[in-house]
Amino acid sequence: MSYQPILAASGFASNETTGGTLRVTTPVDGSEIAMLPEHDRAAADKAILQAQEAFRVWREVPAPRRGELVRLLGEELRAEKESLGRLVTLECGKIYQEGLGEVQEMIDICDFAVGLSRQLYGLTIASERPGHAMRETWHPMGPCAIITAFNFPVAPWAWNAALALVCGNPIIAKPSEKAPLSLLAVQKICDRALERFGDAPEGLIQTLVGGRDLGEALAASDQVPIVSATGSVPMGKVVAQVVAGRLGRSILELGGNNAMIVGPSADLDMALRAIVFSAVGTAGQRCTSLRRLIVHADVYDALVPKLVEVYRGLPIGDPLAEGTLVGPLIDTAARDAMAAALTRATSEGGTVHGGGAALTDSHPDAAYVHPAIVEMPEQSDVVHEETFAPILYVMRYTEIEDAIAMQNAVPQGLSSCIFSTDLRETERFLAAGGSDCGIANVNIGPSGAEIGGAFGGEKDTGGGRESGSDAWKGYMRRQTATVNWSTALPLAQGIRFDI
Ligand code: UN1
Repeated sequence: MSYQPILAASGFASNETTGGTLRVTTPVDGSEIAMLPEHDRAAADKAILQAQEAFRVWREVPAPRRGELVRLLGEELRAEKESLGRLVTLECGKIYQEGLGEVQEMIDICDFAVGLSRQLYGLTIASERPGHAMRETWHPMGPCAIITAFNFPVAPWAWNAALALVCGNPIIAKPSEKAPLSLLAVQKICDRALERFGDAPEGLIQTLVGGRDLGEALAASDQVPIVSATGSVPMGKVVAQVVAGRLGRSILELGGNNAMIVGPSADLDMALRAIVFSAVGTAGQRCTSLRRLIVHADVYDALVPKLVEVYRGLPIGDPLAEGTLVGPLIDTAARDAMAAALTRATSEGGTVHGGGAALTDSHPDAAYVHPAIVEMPEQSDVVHEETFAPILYVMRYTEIEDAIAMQNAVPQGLSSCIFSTDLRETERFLAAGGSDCGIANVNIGPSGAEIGGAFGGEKDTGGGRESGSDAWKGYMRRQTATVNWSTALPLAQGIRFDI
């Protein structure tokens, strides 16, 4: 089937998506949808240079005026919500509703950033010296690299881009090689916003398409003070070390191994809906996907067989088609990884429900799967790992302290949640000795965070925070200024130094 109309609706001329060296396929049926030209190392160096030049202009533009560019970007995104949502679906395989949701997340963060552009608040601080004023001001930092993953090709870009732009920083994006078209479409949308804005410096918003050497160039360059990367833990560890090696700043959003605790007082109908959405949404390929279900022994038999039944009826298929709830995995390597994890789970004592390839006759070159539920006797080795696929490990508990300890016993620390109507239990979960994750929800699944909160997590998740709250401070440098408006020069700490 030809998907060219979807590319055309995003403004791609046919010569832009042919004749290049990077082969882009769609997980919908495994077919080739583009051969994109790639940037090389020299192009990356040029982009960095241009971004530095743009920075010298953009940092002097008043922040509310910078916000105007992001407001225009939000407007352009609203106009392209359907076309971009469909392209995201085509390129990464999430169902169209989720493709639309991802674009909505971009629009939301643009709105947030426009307001923020008038609220980059500093502090005034009481000086210990007479006739002195102290203040803290937030200034632009410089070019910000944004390295994104295939599963959310556009929303994390927007969390970083919208904030970086109002904070006075040019951006250079490097999309996943598995999903570069969506960001190229976003670059076109940005170009329209820039055109309407009028006098933005050239090189303010750039996108580099190609392999990991581009990411390495961005991470290594001391002309790129901020490197924000979303992706795997091994990738994040490399980026963290390279950026730290030059004392740059990295913002990392890496793996998750997110759990839900279902307490004895939980509303099980609500829990069921939350479990299914968060475990099979984006075919289990969100960093926030639910991967571990820790269920109290008293409600285990009321919940788990029902869940297995719901899984059996899930509509798997074309993510562009209305009514589908489970689209394909990104590629056959992901399907192989899922199969390998299920084999390991079985050998570690698990009982597997579901799993296995789906739609192999109609879609031989795609990687559709049946989502799997695996009842585990304990939280064994395979459960400690993040397999980017719809596998939900289910374990039993009797004491809430044990459930919390299990929830925290994995290397990752992104998202977590509890279903319970017992206030003592839910507050325990949210207290200092409760969940160790960056996100902890009550009666809501672990995925589908709103942009208003800071997004990110601890431990192997990388520690970065993006999106809402005061995450913007990660994109600016803090300056402490002490101003002496008196006619004397008293020294701090009362030191006497007479010359
Ligand atoms: C990701 O999977 O990298 O909370 C991001 C969520 C979405 C973002 C996920 N708002 O599931």
